[in-house]
Amino acid sequence: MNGMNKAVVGAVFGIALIYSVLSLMLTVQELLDTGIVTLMLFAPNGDALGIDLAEYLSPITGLYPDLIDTITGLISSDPEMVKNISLALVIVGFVLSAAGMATKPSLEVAGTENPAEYMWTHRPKATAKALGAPWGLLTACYRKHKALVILPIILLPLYIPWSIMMTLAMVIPFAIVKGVTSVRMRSAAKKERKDYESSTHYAVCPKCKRNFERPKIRCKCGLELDYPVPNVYGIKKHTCNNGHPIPCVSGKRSELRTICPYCGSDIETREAIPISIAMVGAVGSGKTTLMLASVKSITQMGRTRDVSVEAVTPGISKNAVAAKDVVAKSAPGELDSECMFIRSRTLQDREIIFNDISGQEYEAKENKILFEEFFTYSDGIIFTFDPIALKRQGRGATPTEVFESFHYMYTQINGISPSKVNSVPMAVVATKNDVMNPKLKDEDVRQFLIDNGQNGFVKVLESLFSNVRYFAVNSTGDDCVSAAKPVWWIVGESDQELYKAVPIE
Ligand SMILES: Nc1nc2c(ncn2[C@@H]2O[C@H](COP(=O)(O)OP(=O)(O)OP(=O)(O)O)[C@@H](O)[C@H]2O)c(=O)[nH]1
Ligand SMILES: [Mg+2]
Ligand SMILES: [Zn+2]
Ligand SMILES: [Zn+2]
Repeated sequence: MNGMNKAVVGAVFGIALIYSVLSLMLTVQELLDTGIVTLMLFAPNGDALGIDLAEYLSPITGLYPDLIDTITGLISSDPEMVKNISLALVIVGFVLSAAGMATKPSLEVAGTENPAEYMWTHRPKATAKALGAPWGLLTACYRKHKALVILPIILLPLYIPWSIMMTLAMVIPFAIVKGVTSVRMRSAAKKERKDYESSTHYAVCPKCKRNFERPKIRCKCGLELDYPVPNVYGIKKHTCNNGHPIPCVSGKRSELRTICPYCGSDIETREAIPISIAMVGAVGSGKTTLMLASVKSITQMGRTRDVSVEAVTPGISKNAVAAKDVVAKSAPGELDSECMFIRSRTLQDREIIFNDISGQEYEAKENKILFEEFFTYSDGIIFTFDPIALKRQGRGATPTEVFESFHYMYTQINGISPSKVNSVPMAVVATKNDVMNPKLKDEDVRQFLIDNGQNGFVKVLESLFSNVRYFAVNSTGDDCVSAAKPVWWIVGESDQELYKAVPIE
């Protein structure tokens, strides 16, 4: 049980116990003075410290002294002896009630679906379990063995009045603690949700590429827990079932080990806002090189503004970027997404995700893999073509063919009609501008396509995508900032703050 729970349980049980102990002391006093069992309730009034319950509730409370009398009568008739036995029975009854509070059902807080400790006041059936604590021996014995419950039932008459008293004494403190906790929890949860919605929204898994609102997290002991937000498991921190603290305050949560709730892969989300970019284009049209060149340029330009870029997947690591001019053909089939984080002192963390697959996947073939995950959550699409190959009418799929293939997958996956106009930013990029002669300017690219037999492509593309922009870039060599332009344009379309933070010109 975590510290916060201990404090709360201590307070609630403590108040009930102190009150009952005071009543017990009065009862014992009365017994020692008069030799008669009289159930006293601590309630200072005038000169007296307590009231004799029998005066108020005699039919019920009268049973208790009667019972004790009967038992002692069976054992002895010596008045002194009777007194001692009565005393022992009263104390035993009290102890049986108090012992109930220490049983498992009264204290258990372990979570089952989410292996984190509940807040004691907010575990399932919290009120019943708390107020039932002085009766805990019944549940504890029943859980051990059904037949065993007979024992606390037989003893029930001895502790009934004490258990009632403790339960009643607990009502107010429990209600207060629960009420206060609920209010704090709700306002913390509301604030957290608002922050999260205004910043992160969701996270993306680079392995299975699904998106989800929150990742799961893995405690150092291996337990997989729900993402910690202020809820019934805690307000400022959660505690795993093995007792390890897990912060749920936004700054501290970025240290947590996050995992994908679908495929269980270790992923990094850092509560960063993700921007997903899909790379589309024929084999050899320069998708992978463009991606790497843009990472290089964004990193370089970021440095001038105190914005740091950290690539976390191997495909866009420092080494991969350094070797960008000799990149290998991307392997066909599913590939992991590439992720990088962008951070600065003034900016909430951002994450840029590239979905780059082999151009072979855009070639016409039967039983196409749809690459569901690659195209479901795109904030933008970069459509590359090699202008030299197009001019020479060399081998490889033309933009028309690639687009047809891509658009088929895209509409199939997103369940949209093939004629629906899409507002996702679409950057059409002529690559390898360094070897073009004459060089293309951004504004020439559209006409270049038309002049090279792609009139149909331009028409169809512009009728299906409402936000199209053309770029001419070169991705090789040291000066490859043009490769970052289409990426940064897409960024700007969904995130002006980040767009302005790094000058890509
Ligand atoms: N000169 C020059 N070469 C480039 C440029 N961009 C890409 N290339 C070269 O073109 C070839 C193909 O580039 P990739 O980036 O692998 O193309 P891709 O679209 O990823 O190809 P697949 O992964 O096979 O689909 C490589 O040899 C690159 O070095 C560029 O801007 N200028
Ligand atoms: Mg590639
Ligand atoms: Zn996953
Ligand atoms: Zn743990």
